[in-house]
Amino acid sequence: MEVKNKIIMALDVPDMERAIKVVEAVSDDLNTIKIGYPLVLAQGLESIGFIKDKFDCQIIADFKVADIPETNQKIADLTFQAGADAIIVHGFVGEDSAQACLNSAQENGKDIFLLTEMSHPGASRFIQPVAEDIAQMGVDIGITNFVGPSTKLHRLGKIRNIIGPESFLISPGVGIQGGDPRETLNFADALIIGRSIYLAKAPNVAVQSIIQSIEDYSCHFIGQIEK
Ligand code: NUP
Repeated sequence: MEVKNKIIMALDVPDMERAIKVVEAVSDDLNTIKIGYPLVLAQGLESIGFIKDKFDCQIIADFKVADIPETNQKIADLTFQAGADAIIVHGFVGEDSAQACLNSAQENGKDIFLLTEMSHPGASRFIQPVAEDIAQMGVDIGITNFVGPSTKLHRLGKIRNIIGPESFLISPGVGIQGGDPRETLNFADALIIGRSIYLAKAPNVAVQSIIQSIEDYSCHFIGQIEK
């Protein structure tokens, strides 16, 4: 997955007319859209294929899949058949559940992203203490795409240490949640950004100013951070 300008837009816009306007505004500057429950629950699963075809972009379905393996497999199959290029899967449910999504991705020629740790404050209680184990489990079963928080850079660095420099790490929490785009790119390959773009009066200007702030920045993955 080649993410243009290191930005993935989170399209958490339930209204389809508005969603189309936002994507129209930014589609010259980015090529990867993350679609999650807000749009799909309002507009149906077919909104994935619709946005993908209309804008010729890559779609990451943020369904944070977290069920038993058999159900996970069905969720992933349906999501890929709807046109998603990749799906975000929770790791805390265990190896067999993640493996089921990985199997589905391989059968469908698609990708999965393993969610290791989350960006919101409440995540520190339950998921943070096991996040490094989750990342290691992903590495052990051959997952190469991961999601980690831009709001906790030290944690993001630890996850990068475990997954290694070759894995692809995308990071939400930039902007309104407090994460800094440049600092995040010390560890992550691409940024997931939602509200700072789609709530802006001019989403294209918002994207371009983020791109400007990171385009001269080549400090991707500064390497080992202290354990
Ligand atoms: O840990 C996570 N944090 C997070 O914000 C995992 C996620 N998938 N997300 C998603 O990233 C969240 O659901 C939203 O779609 C996006 C961040 O959006 P925003 O805070 O930039 O508006």
